[in-house]
This record gives sequence, structure tokens and C-alpha cells, in this order.
Amino acid sequence: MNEISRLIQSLSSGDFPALARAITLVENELPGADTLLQNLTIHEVPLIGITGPPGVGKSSLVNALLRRLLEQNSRIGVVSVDPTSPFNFGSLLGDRIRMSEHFLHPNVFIRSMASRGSLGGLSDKILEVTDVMKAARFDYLLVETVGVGQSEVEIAGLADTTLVVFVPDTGDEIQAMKAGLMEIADIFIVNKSDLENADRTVALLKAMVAPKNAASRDGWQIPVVKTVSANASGIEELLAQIKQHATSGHRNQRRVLFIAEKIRRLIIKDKMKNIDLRRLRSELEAAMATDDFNLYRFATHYFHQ
Ligand SMILES: Nc1nc2c(ncn2[C@@H]2O[C@H](COP(=O)(O)OP(=O)(O)O)[C@@H](O)[C@H]2O)c(=O)[nH]1
Ligand SMILES: [Mg+2]
Repeated sequence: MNEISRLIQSLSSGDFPALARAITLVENELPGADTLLQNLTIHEVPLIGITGPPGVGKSSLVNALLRRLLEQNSRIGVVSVDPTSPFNFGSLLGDRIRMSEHFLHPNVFIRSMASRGSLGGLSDKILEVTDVMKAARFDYLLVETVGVGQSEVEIAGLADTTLVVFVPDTGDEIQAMKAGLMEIADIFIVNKSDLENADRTVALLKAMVAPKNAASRDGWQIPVVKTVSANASGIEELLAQIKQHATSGHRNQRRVLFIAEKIRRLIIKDKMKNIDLRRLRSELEAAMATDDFNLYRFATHYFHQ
């Protein structure tokens, strides 16, 4: 038996060190990564995406959800995608501290990822990483990501249930975001509802989702849940809504688009694998020095390689 099948076997039995090694393998495209991904048994594990502006308490909510789920003896995988550069360890450290209570728990696996290399804001490898985790016997996966631009759509394609988090008094922010975050939420959360104006923000969000709920075709009614992550207020209701959504038969319309985009990128990567960009540039330089240079003709020399 070779190294990769041994690794698959270990992570499939729920071994965390093996899981960590497998994630590092796929994140860095090390030898064996493709073989590993192609031979994994990827189970159906509810993937909960948690998104929203920085500082609204996403990590704190993950922590509160973890505490509750662990009491119910669930095995949880957490991925925190940090939007800042991989060199900014500050916020990664912050997330770790907020989740540190659970860091050594035998039923929790926590991984931070930088969002480097992705057009969208989510990490390029988020699908690979969560798929590897889905092979490792978790009951739930929680993925925290800052909602910025394209990543909203990506998280909605990736997650079975998308939680969008706000805090009180962000009326302007909520009005401004309109389409993006508004469209992807399966559940809205007003966190820090210990602060003033929580009810006003809840009312505003409820008014905004009302038309969508009235037109709902699959019967899912987007709830607005008020939470205080520090004292776990509202967490029970939030968890009940998450579970209800997971079992509601609601189908994620964005999943096919998300997977299709992923496959498109894999095809491009495969097509590019034999192309030496340095050589291309030097050949291009020579070609551009000639009189009859035509870029479209030049490009065809690299087709079907
Ligand atoms: N007052 C209050 N503060 C909170 C609550 N939840 C989180 N915070 C604080 O808000 C800050 C940002 O929290 P964090 O979880 O890192 O937010 P994230 O950037 O969305 O992940 C931290 O200082 C938390 O202690 C809450 O329910 N009420
Ligand atoms: Mg965070």
C-alpha cells in the first residue's frame, strides 16, 4: 500500500494528524495531492458558511456554536478563511484566541487559511480542503469568511446553509450591501444584540426579507436571529434554525455554478501545465520584433499543447 492510500485510510478513520497532513498536501499542490483527491470518499456533511463584515463576531459565533454542538457530542471541523495577506498573522491569531477554548478538544479540528491566490476572496483551495474534511467523519463543517465582493457568491456555492451576520445599527451598511449578501443568506443573524438598536436592525432585516420569503418556492422562510455570542443568548435558536434548514430539503441553486467554475479552472490549469511562461515571453519578444507580428496567430502556436 502506498503512502497516499495509507493517508486516505487514516484520515477516513478520523485521525487529525493525517487530516492536517492531507490538507497541507492539497493546499500546496504537493506530489500525491491529485491522487488523494481523486480517491477520497467524500461524505455528505452539512457545511455551514458564516459570513459578514469584519468584527461583527463571526469567530465568536463559531465558538458559541462549537460549545453547543460539542455538548451534543458532535464532531466538528472549522475552517477560518482570512482575507488579509498571508503575512498578516494578527487576525489569524485573533480568531485562534477566540476559538482557543476548543483548540485541544478531541472532537474539534480547526484550520485557518489565507485567501491568497483567489480572485474571489475565498481561498483557491477551499473546496479541496472542505472535501478532504468531508472524508474525515465530521458531523458538521463550519466555514467562516469575511463577506467581500465575490466571496459572497463563492461561500453560497460552497455552503449548504449560509449565515449572514450583522450587528445593531448597521442600517446604512445593510441598505448598501443590497444584492450581494442579501441574496445569499439562508439565515440572518443580528449579533451583539446586547448593544442598542438591535430590535430596529432585526425589524429592518425582516422587512427586507419579507418579499423574498413571500415568493419562496421551496418553502424556506429566511429567519432573522438575534444573538449575543458572549453569553450564548440566541445560540439555541440559531442552532435549531440551522438544523431545520439542513433538513428542509432546500436545494442550493448556486452549487452547480460554483462546481462548474471550479472544473473550468481545473481544465485551464491542466491546459497550462506544459506551457513554460518564461519561454513564451522570450518567444513573444522575438516575434514582436518582426514586422508581421499578429498576436492571434502567435497564440495558436500554444494551442493543443
Ligand atoms: N458586545 C458584544 N461583543 C461581541 C459579541 N460577539 C463578539 N463580540 C466582540 O466583537 C469583537 C469581534 O469579534 P470576532 O468574533 O473576532 O468578529 P469577526 O471579525 O466577525 O470574526 C471581539 O472583540 C468580540 O469580543 C457580542 O455578542 N456582543
Ligand atoms: Mg473572525
